[in-house]
Amino acid sequence: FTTEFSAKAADSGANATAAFASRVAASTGAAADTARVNLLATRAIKALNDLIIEERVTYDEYNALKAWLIRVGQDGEWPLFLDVFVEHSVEQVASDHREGSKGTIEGPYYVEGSPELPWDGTLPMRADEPGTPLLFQGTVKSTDGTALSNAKIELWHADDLGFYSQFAPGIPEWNLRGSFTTNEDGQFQITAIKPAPYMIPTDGACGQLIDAAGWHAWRPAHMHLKVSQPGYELLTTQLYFPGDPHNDDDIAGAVKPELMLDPQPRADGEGLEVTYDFLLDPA
Ligand code: MBD
Ligand code: FE
Repeated sequence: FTTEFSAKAADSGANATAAFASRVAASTGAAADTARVNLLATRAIKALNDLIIEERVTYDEYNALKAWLIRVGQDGEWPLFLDVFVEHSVEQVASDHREGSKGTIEGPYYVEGSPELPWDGTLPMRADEPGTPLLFQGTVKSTDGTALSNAKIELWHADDLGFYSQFAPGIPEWNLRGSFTTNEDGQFQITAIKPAPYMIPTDGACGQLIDAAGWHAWRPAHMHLKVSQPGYELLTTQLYFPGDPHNDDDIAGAVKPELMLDPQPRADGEGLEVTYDFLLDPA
């Protein structure tokens, strides 16, 4: 997988920006309500002005900010920056009424339309895909306990080097992305691999900020999921693995205790297995 080492922040940034533009941005313009824009934009601008006055921000600092903001756009890193540093609050507001499974942020690397696979399918991967085999199983239910057959489970994660297919070059199109459908008892049993800890790109604008501020660029290992069924609220979530050094200081602030898996060695010695049930809120 040596070709992946040439992956550049600006490549994944440009791809994430294009993906967002084609999938989401086109549908959000009509949502603008003048009073709401006025309120939110006024408060955001005031918050920044208050900060400048309180912290006595200098012209050097102001110009550094200006240069950096320009670079975020040039590197296509607005999706990355916003999803890492802001989305967790939006997700909190959007789902605090839910009684079912906890959600968390989607992040910048979801792609619709991954290969459709049966309830007991295997996540698309290369023949020599590095990583520990993981049997991921469970049941999708309504919050009232009813098992949901034909529910859709979309799963995507980075490869062992921390690269997402369709955002870094040299990876098969749908690698480590699949859409599974629960069986008549609402069950799924997915053959996957345990993802590795993930470092956000360090050679772009976000990396520049992280470096300048003395932060780290890590997210703990995570699987991304969307679980859906007509008549229920879409669940967008992530699952994590105990013992990861960054479970407590995820740069994206997206870990919740309810999202921690408890994987166990498989009886046949072939990697790990873990059971996790999803509870969907009726819409
Ligand atoms: C990721 O894989 C991710 O999940 C988030 C939230 C941000 C950057 C990369
Ligand atoms: Fe991710």
